[in-house]
Parts: sequence; C-alpha cells; structure tokens
Amino acid sequence: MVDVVALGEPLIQFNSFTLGPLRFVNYFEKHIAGSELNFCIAVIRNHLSCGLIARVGNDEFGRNIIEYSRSQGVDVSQIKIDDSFTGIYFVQRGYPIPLKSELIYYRKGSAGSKLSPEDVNEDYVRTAKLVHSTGITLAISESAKDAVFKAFELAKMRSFDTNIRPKLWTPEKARETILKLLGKYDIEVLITDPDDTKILLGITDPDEAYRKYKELGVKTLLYKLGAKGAVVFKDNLKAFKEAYKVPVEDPTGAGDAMAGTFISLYLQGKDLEYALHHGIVASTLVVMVRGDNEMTPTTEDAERFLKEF
Ligand code: ADP
Ligand code: CKP
Ligand code: MG
Ligand code: MG
Repeated sequence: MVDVVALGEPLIQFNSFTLGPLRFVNYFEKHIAGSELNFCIAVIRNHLSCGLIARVGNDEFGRNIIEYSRSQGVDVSQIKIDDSFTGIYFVQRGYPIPLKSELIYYRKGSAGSKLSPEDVNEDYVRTAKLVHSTGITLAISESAKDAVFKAFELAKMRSFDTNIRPKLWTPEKARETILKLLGKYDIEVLITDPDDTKILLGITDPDEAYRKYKELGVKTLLYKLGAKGAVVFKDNLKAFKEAYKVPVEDPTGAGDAMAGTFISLYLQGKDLEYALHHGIVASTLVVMVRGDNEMTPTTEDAERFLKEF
C-alpha cells in the first residue's frame, strides 16, 4: 500500500554535455527520467510513499530504471518487464532557443507504451490517497490511455498534469482526449500552463482558465508560468509566486518536480502558499542542472532554501 500511485513511462535520458544541435554534440550524460517517475521522486522527497505503474524493457536500460527507482524509494512492485525495448530520448540544450531544451524521443513501440489496463492492480490503486498521471501517458498508446482511465475510475482522488507533447499527438487529439478525461473524473489538482490551456480551452488567462477548469470538476489549479513563476487557485484562494532568477542548465523536469512537491505537501494538509513555495523551490533547483530529479529537495532542504536564499 502506498500513499500515491503514478502511471507513466520511465525513460532513459541522454542529456547533451554541451549546448547546441545534437549533430555537433559528442558527449551525452545518462539520467533516469520520465514525467511520472520524476513526480514520484518529488512526492517521496516530501515524505509520502509513491509507486509507479509502468513497463520497462527486458534490457539493461530497463534494469537501470528499476534499480534507480528503487534506490530513490519508489515502490517498484508494479513495474513490469516487457519484451519490447526501453524507451530513450536525447536532450538538445540551448538551441535554437537559448535556455530551452528540446526532447528527441526514440520511444515508439517501447515497453513503456505497452502499459495497459491489466497492469492496473485494483487494490493497489483503490487504497492509495491519490492517483496521478499526465497527458504523455494518454498520448503514447491506446492501451496506456485506457490504463489511466481505469486507474482514475478506481481512484479516491486524482491529480493530472496536461503535459501536451506535440511530438506525440496532434493538438486536436490532445484536446479531445484530455477534455474527455477531465469531463469524466473530478480532479483534485490539475497542473497545467498557458500553452496547454490554449490548446484545451482556447484561452491563456489564469483566472479565466480556473473558472473553466472548475466547471469541468477541477478543485485546485496549479498554473505554471515558466520563468515567471506559478499561480495556484483553490475555491476563493489565489496565490502567486515569482520564479527565482538562477542560471538555467536544462529546464526539463521542472514542472514534474513542482507538481510532485506540491501534491505531496497538499496531501499532508499544508496550506496552498507553503506547497506552492516548496514547488517553486524544487523547480528552481531542477532547472539549474542536467537531469530531472536528482536536485529535487526534501521538505527540510527546501525550507533551508527559503530561509537562506
Ligand atoms: P514544465 O517543466 O512542466 O514545462 P514550466 O516550464 O512552467 O513547467 O516550469 C515549472 C517551474 O519551473 C516554473 O514555475 C518555475 O518555478 C521554474 N522554472 C522554469 N523555467 C525557469 C527559468 N528559466 N528560470 C527559473 N525558474 C524556472
Ligand atoms: O514537463 P517536464 O519538463 O517536467 O517533463 C519532463 C519529462 O516524460 C521528461 O522526463 C521526459 O522524459 C518526459 O517529460 C516526456 O516524455 O516528455
Ligand atoms: Mg517548460
Ligand atoms: Mg510539464
């Protein structure tokens, strides 16, 4: 039994050691990532337990993901070994947009994309406080999408990060599928941003977005504004926190660190501002390095950051 369950595809990340187009990059640094795994690690750093429902390949990378996840405290009992290969991707940094990264995936047909409803253990999901997934899992395959719907059906409470990846599906398909999910299930915390909201609702204004998402059954909205910071809404409460100005090495994974940190503290009954501030701290540390989850702080380390920085 775990506090939080996440469903998604863990991936091997090859992060460019130097900036620029991949064809000129000679060295890559390996990291373990994937949005929902990053999220789980952030939940755990904030002292709740978390398990990942996923598949990895029967290969060295699959074993690497399981061993790394276990070493970070993730409950790996629901990670299955599949005969397909483990998905990988490369991170191209700082080109053509300075301070931004581009993800180049080699994941079509991967073990992770074979995730299916039969992988969703009913007791495991039912007993968790909250079930989390993202638009990435909805996009990678029909069976993975069905797994998310099944888990959300069984869940006591749900959080969802829209994470629309234009390389994985069209905006039309993303809108149709995500709106179907939001229409069907009440979402305790929705994590999204203006780009995704433009695709989903045709608007970007945070207050207007909250009104519309609320009509769809969203209770709390965590609205990320990239280098500007983030804003959170719940009932009549609204809190904004500016991002910190720090050197950016690779922003990949910042949203997941923020989401997992926020949810973990939210579930522990911390107030919105406390959870938001800790989410901002986690994402700040993550953008400063290559790798999506190594820098995600514990609650105590984030408190030190807030006092001393
Ligand atoms: P995602 O990684 O999901 O795309 P964002 O890009 O909105 O999410 O980033 C999430 C959080 O990470 C932001 O709210 C902010 O706190 C932090 N962040 C992102 N980009 C920067 C940046 N360039 N400088 C400082 N903080 C950043
Ligand atoms: O939205 P974020 O930058 O926080 O997400 C990053 C993750 O799963 C990254 O680990 C990558 O593997 C992915 O999103 C993805 O599939 O794009
Ligand atoms: Mg971003
Ligand atoms: Mg994101």
